Amino acid sequence: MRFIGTVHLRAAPASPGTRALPAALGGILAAACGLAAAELVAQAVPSGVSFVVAVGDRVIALAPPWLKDTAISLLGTRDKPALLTGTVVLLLAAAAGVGLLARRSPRAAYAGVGVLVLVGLLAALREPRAGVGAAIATAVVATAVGCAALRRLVARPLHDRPARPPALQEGRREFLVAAGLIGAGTVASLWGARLLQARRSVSELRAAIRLPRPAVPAAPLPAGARLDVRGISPLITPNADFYRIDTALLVPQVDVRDWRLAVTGRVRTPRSWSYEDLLAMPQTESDITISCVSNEVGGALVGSARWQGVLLTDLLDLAGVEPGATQVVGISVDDFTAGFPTATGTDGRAAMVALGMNGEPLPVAHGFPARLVVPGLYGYVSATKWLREISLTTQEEFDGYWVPRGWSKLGPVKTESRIDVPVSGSGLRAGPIEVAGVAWAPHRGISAVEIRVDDGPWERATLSAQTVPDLWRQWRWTWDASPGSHTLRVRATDGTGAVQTGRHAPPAPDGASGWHAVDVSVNS
Ligand SMILES: Nc1nc2c(c(=O)[nH]1)N[C@H]1C(S)=C(S)[C@@H](COP(=O)(O)O)O[C@H]1N2
Ligand SMILES: [Mo]
Repeated sequence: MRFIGTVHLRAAPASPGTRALPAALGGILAAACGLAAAELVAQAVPSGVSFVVAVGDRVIALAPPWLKDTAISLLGTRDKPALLTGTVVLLLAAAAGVGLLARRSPRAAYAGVGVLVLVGLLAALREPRAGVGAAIATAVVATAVGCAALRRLVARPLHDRPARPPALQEGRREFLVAAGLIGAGTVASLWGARLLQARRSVSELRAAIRLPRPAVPAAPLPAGARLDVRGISPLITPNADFYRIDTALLVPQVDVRDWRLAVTGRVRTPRSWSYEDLLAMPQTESDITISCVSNEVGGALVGSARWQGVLLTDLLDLAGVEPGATQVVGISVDDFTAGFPTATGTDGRAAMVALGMNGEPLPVAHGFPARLVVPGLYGYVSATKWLREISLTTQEEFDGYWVPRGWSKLGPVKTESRIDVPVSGSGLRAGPIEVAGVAWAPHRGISAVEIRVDDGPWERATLSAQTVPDLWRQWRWTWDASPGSHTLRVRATDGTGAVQTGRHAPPAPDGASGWHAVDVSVNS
């Protein structure tokens, strides 16, 4: 049969209803429309949450640790957009099936819509900030809109006469018109949801905040604290370039006007402070390198900032830590938790509730309005962003978010060094070449960095001047490169004299180890 066009469709009303492609497309469009309506409702009502984001959050919460690792190593910090896209693609694939089903069994197809919405509803109800009423309202609208669009496009009427047949059976033009209208409604709803979501953002509130001058400013940088080499990591990482790692699919938007930070648990007097209260307390400023336990050797999940905030010990002293409270647990507004030994947080290091990062209020993605920063510990055991509570407990009583997922209970940062230039795969000219990078062993400090070419001797690099041991140091070494293929390796020695191990270990369970190596080819 090679008939094409509306004439044929009208002439043979039995066959068009069976065509698979438009039916599948109709199913997809109906789902997109239902989804868009759900997003609009979720953004419009107070305590509404996006079903797509909620499903993505469930995937993150239930994903085995190896999957999280793979996602981070494959996608880096683009893992979140990828997850959201994946969720939507899966939904639309299911919707195509629903569209096909609708031609024969509209009842089953409507049930299919119901199942998809139910998945979203159940996920939404698990979101800490979701309202039950809002989630149900979102589900009802999604179901109604999805089924209505399905009915108009592909589904046979449930009760035959005198109902109008679906557009798919009426003819090509009718189908295209209906699809166009539904598509336009989808786009308009998504647009509206976007606008409403932007209104919920706290960026404007944040922009209006002025941080007080720190009572204890950061140690002044000595001469030579910065090395001037093309391509080397800057001593202080600009906020815009700072790595971001967290389980939050949508960055929590915390309105400081009704936010408080509480200290609870094994303390004599549980206390809490508003944002204003914290700003009014003496502020400490300190340069600290933080890193992620998932960072591979040579990886980019590490950065250095000038943090400003209230010392953790100041807050703990006001609450009065009970003897035996061996663990400090940070809890975020989105229920992430990270715990570290009380002894580590109170041994005199600049562990703080940070309110500022590089002279600005914390960026929203980095934990606005407040986060913990503990020099020397990986982020997953210490650096709780969007902090709402600090709870004192014991080491045995509680495990933070990543611990039951297979990561080590304790997370001291391993001594690490990285070659920033030249990058692997570079083609270089024989002669003097600048080799440079950074090395960090937060809180122990760095005392030496050495470079080795192929199997040659370890050569001492020049270090940037030591500032504080919590901050990484830059290093440089001039290599008299000879033609051929070469491998450059780096290793650091920390402030205690311990040399960085060359033993390779993957990130799980307590951080990667090994020497960063870079392969280059040198032409004469
Ligand atoms: N609320 C919350 N805080 C969190 C996390 C998280 O998932 N949720 N991840 C932690 C991890 S694993 C790291 S490495 C640091 C990263 O901080 P950054 O994104 O500011 O670089 O945040 C920590 N704080
Ligand atoms: Mo991390």
